[in-house]
Amino acid sequence: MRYRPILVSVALLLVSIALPRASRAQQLATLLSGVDAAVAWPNGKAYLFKNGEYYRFDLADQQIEQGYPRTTKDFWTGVTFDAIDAAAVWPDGKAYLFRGTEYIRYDLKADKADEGYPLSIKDHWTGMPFDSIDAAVVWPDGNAYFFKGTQYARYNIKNEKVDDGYPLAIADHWTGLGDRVDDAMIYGKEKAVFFRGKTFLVYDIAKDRVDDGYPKDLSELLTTGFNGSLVSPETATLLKTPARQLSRDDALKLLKFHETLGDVKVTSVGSGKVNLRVTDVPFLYSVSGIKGQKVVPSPPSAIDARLAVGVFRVAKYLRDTWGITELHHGGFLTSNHDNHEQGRGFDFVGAVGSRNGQDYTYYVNEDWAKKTVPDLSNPDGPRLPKWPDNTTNVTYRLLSLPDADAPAREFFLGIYRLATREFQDDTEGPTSGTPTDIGQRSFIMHPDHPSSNPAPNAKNGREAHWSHMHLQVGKTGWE
Ligand SMILES: [Ca+2]
Ligand SMILES: [Ca+2]
Repeated sequence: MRYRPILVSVALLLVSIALPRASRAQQLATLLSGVDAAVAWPNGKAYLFKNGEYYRFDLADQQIEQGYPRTTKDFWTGVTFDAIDAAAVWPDGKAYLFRGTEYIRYDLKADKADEGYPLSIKDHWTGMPFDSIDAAVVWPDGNAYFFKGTQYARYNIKNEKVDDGYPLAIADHWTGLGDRVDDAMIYGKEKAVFFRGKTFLVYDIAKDRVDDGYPKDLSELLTTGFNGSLVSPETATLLKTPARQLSRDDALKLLKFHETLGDVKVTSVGSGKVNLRVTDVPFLYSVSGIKGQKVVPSPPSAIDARLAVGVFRVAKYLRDTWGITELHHGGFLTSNHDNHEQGRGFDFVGAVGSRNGQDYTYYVNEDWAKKTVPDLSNPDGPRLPKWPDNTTNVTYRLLSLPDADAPAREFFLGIYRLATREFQDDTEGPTSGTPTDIGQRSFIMHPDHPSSNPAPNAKNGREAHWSHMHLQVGKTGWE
C-alpha cells in the first residue's frame, strides 16, 4: 500500500494533461457563434472576446490556447464591462476597450486599466460620429478605423481626431468586406483579420482587399488554425520544424517572423548568430546555480540562430503555460571548446513565476537534484540520497517521490518533453523518432541522466548536471 499515494498522483498528473483536449470542441462552441471583439497584442497573442469571457489565440501556433475561456472581469484588472464590443492596441502601449457608449483605456505594461475609466466615447473622441462601436483596429498607416453598422470612420492617431469627410460606407471602400463587421485585428504587418458572424475574412493590407476564398467559417480558424492562410507556406513549415532541424538561415527568417508578431527582438551579429530578447521573459544568469543566490541580467547574446529558436520556444512555453517572470540560466557562452563556445548550448537553471495564483521559484538544484531517489535494486527499501556512482539504471526521481511538489514535477517534465522535440535528443543528428523519457540516454543532460561521472569537477555525466538541464542543437563537440 505504501506506493498508493504515488500511483494516485501519477494518475492525477496524466488526467490533468489529458482533460483539456477532451473538452476542446465544447470549449470553443460559444466562440463559434461569433466573436464580439478581437485584438492582437504585441506579444504574439490575440485576444478574442465573447460575452463576458475571452480566449487567447497564439498567433504563431495558430490556435486557441488550452485553459480558455476565462472570465474577462477576473483577469483584466480594472475592466468593469460585462462584455467587450471592440478592442484595439495603440502604438503608445495603451489598449482601448469599448462597450456600449463607454470605453476603458488599458495599460499594457502595468497590465491593468488606467484610473478614471470608463468614460463616454462621444465626449472624448474628437469628431467621432458614432455613440457606440462595433469594431476598432489600428492600421499600419498610423490611422485607427472604427466601424459601426454599415459605416466606418478614420481616426488620425497623431492628430487625435477623426478625419474630415467621415463616416463613409464600408461596402464602398473595403473591397470584399461586405457591409458590416464584428471586429478586426492586425496580424503581423501584412494581414488583418475581420470577424463577421460565424465567419472570418483575411484582408491583405498592401493589396487593400480581402484575399480570395473568404469569408470562411470560424470553425476553420478556431479548430484547425489559419492553415497557412495568414503566413506563407514557407513560414508555416518553419513554424512546425524543430529548432535542431532548421538551417541557420531558416532560423533567422523564423526569428524575424516572430519579431513581426512582437514575440521577440532579434539582432543579427553575423555568422548565423543573434542577440535574442523574448517579450516578457527577462533572462538572468545564476552565478552559483543555487536557488536564492545571486542572479544578474544576462540575455542570450551571440548565440546560434537555431539555438535561439529553441530557447525562444522554451521561454514562450514557460511564459504562456507557467507564467514565468524570470528565466535563470547558467550562461550561454563558456570557454569549453564545445557546443557552448559555439553558442549552441543552453543551460536551464530555473525560473520564477506565478501560476494559478501561486508564486513559485523552481530550481533544478533545489527542487530536483537535492531530492531523494528510489532504490531501484531494492524497491521496498528506503529511498537513497543520490544514485549509486556509475549506475545507468535511473528514473525521474520526482515521479516516485511521495511528497513531491506536483507542479515542480510537471514543470521539469514539461521542459524535458519540449526539449526532446526542439533540441538534440537521442542522436546528434535527426532524431530516431521516439522521444526519450527522463532516465533514458539522451543528449539532454540533467540530474537523472543515466551517464555518470562522479569525478570531482567533471564536466559530463549527471553529477555535473546537478544544477541545470543542458539543451543543445547540433554536435556535442566542435562543429
Ligand atoms: Ca479590434
Ligand atoms: Ca464587435
